[in-house]
Amino acid sequence: MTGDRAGDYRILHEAALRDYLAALPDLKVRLGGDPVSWAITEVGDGNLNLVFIVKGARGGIAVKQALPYVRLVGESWPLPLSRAHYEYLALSRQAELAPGLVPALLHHNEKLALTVMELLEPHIIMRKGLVAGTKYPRFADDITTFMARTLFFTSDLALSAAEKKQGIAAFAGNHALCKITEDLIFTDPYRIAEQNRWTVPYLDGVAADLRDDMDLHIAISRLKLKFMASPEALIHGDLHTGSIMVTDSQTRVIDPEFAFYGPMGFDAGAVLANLLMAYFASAGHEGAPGDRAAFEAWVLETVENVWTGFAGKFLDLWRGSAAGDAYPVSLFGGEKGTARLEAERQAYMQRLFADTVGFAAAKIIRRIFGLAHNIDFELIEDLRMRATTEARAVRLARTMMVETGAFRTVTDVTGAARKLRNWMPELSG
Ligand code: SR1
Ligand code: MG
Repeated sequence: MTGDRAGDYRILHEAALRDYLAALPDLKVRLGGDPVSWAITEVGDGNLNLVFIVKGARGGIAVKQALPYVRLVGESWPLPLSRAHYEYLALSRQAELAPGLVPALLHHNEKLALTVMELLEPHIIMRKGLVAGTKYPRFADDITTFMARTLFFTSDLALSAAEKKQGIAAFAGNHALCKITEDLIFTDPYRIAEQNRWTVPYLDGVAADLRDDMDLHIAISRLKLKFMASPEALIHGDLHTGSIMVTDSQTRVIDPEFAFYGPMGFDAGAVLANLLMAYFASAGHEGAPGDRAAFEAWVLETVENVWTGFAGKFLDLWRGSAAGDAYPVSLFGGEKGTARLEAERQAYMQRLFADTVGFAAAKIIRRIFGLAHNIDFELIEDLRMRATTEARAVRLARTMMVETGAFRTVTDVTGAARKLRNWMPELSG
């Protein structure tokens, strides 16, 4: 890994990027051939940054550069370049904790807010594969390893109080990215906000209901407070299926620029929410009725496997480690102590499951009524059909958020989703 702090920030478009990379010996060798012949393509389809794929005679790399504004909106919405620093820090930590599940880091330049990573090929963004109806057999096992290890080992269950507080401090400056989440996920979809959008006119009535639903406003505000005031672990902060790259046999988690010390359920909820949205959207991608039934069954099975796999791995790590300052071993000696601690672990996971259900619901609603939508629904061309699948997802999400306690196990969630698969909502317009 090479590093560089020199130079002032400037946006590196193709020619400047070529010159920059050509001056870095390790990367020049990795790419191979004459820099003039390198193929450089900007491929970023996310909301914030530039992403280039660079290919030379010998190999390829991915280059990510933060822009000083939100790409999706433009220069009217400035955003600190420091997010590239937090992303690099998070990726480095995740690489230590979950080796092989994040891209290898090759170079980082703080001033340019630029990071070079291995080129993930032939991986694709998981969300695109889900829209196409592709199953990913490795996904549940890999993502649960990533979640369990990155969350457990950065929590008070594994760290000393001093280490934990140093971790919190290291990411505390990433508050501008947290603020995006606080606004776009926990506030705007529930009020009139300029940037909101939804499938008009069909969801006009549902959008109005959200703005008038005080049970929901209380529930989302409790979740917002939990997001703001629960530094449980170093979370990825944006763990949707657009932040995961996959093949049949590999999974890589990318893009942790929203990382900070927050509630673990926010990451777990993001994964479940995005699978549930893939499930509901699937009806809008059918060629013929029922032709995606096997895929949809796999998605719900994966929802179940993600929660049970994560909970099992997290508990195993906890049972095997006594390093953290929380739950001191000296308080839980003997048979009685062992039994009480085990019961406490189960209660801890039950609370984490409730958080996960609530955050998953918040993630679904924001993708249907907030600024940033996802292609699972957006690629359904028939707007009435799109709105129908979205309304099904929102109905589940509202129940998950307001009646969270009714969901005791993950099969309560998948069972409720299955029941809504063919529900016909009343649409506006
Ligand atoms: C203005 S940024 C909108 C969204 O894109 C990112 O992927 C995050 O999900 C953020 O909320
Ligand atoms: Mg992203």
